Amino acid sequence: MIRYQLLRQDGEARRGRLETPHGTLETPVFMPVGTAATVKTLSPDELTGLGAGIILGNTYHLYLRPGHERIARLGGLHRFMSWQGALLTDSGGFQVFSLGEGKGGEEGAGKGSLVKIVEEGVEFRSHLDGGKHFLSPERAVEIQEALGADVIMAFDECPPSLADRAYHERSLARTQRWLLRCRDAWTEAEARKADEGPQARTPCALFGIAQGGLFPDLRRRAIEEAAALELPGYALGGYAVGEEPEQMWEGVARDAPLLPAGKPRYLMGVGTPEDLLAGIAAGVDMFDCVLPTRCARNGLLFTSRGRLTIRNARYADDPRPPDPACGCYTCRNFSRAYLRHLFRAGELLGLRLNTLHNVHHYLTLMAEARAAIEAGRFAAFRQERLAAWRSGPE
Ligand code: PRF
Ligand code: ZN
Repeated sequence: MIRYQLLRQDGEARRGRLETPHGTLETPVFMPVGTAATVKTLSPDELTGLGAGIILGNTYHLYLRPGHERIARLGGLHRFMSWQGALLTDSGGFQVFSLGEGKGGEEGAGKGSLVKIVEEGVEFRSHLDGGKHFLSPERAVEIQEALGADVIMAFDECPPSLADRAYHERSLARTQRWLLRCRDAWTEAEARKADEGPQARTPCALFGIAQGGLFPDLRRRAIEEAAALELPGYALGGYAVGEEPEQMWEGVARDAPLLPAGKPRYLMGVGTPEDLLAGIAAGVDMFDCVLPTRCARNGLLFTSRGRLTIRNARYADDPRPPDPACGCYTCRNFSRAYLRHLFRAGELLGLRLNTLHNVHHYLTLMAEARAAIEAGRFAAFRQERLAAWRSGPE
């Protein structure tokens, strides 16, 4: 199903390899987000050209539209979206809960999505038509098995980091009970699938998710209990949900080394380039985030000298590429002045060129981080990058 190999360690930073039924991934790896069966504005060919080997899809969105049963009838999510690389689907928990209060957009459940949590699962309203729906651990696994991703995620609750300890304790206990139910549902689904015979669909690997907020003892307990289930991989959830970046970095530095060393470690929904380097330094192998794609569509470009706001008037006559040090298609061919014009004119090409650049920037950063770990100089690499980003674009 999947196999993780730790190739080299530099401090806590890990250089690894993850074999999946849809290709081998060099880790640490960044997974662009393709919420609705598309990484917004990019074709699968373009993603492959950028070096993406794995992308993320969302149970919540695909279940509501176009429906997981329809996708299954059409041959599964890989075939539906014509993506030959690896796929990971999130379970829907996060989209239902923590974005239910009106963030909306690429990942959010949108405004007014009433959410009711009971032991059995979660009742919520669709952000599309207000219709009532119910997700449970069993249902989240069933939907993800129908989509057929290489990696599927446990159904968890992600409370705001700054919720009080009593809430975190109650929520975590329920998330841990849900994890057992996910494991059972997954074990049964995989056994049924294996019985399909020689044409059996490819297996899905279930990752557990450890919650626990900013409470070290809750995190430790969550990780130990999850690790005892010997799942194919493990994630840290519940970060980047309202705490300060420094609080997240501290928590991840403490938690990631507690995760099983022989399994892939995934930090969910994180983050900025600075966050990725902090996560890698802590021993995280996998990341996903809407930032590079969403920021691109808002005209924010990540460069080797930090963030650049392309709509800024100072770029109106600027013939330089967004990032002179970048080798992406956008930077090789277009000026800041042109990209600013496209953005202000609302031209679709601007969104695509910005997205190409940002995804290239993230994937290149990861490739360079892998090389730095191999060379045993990740800490120095991290300091160099942080200094360059702080210097600001010229
Ligand atoms: N749980 C799940 N998905 C997530 C998160 C989580 O805690 C986060 C938190 N950063 C992002 N995506 N299931
Ligand atoms: Zn570029």
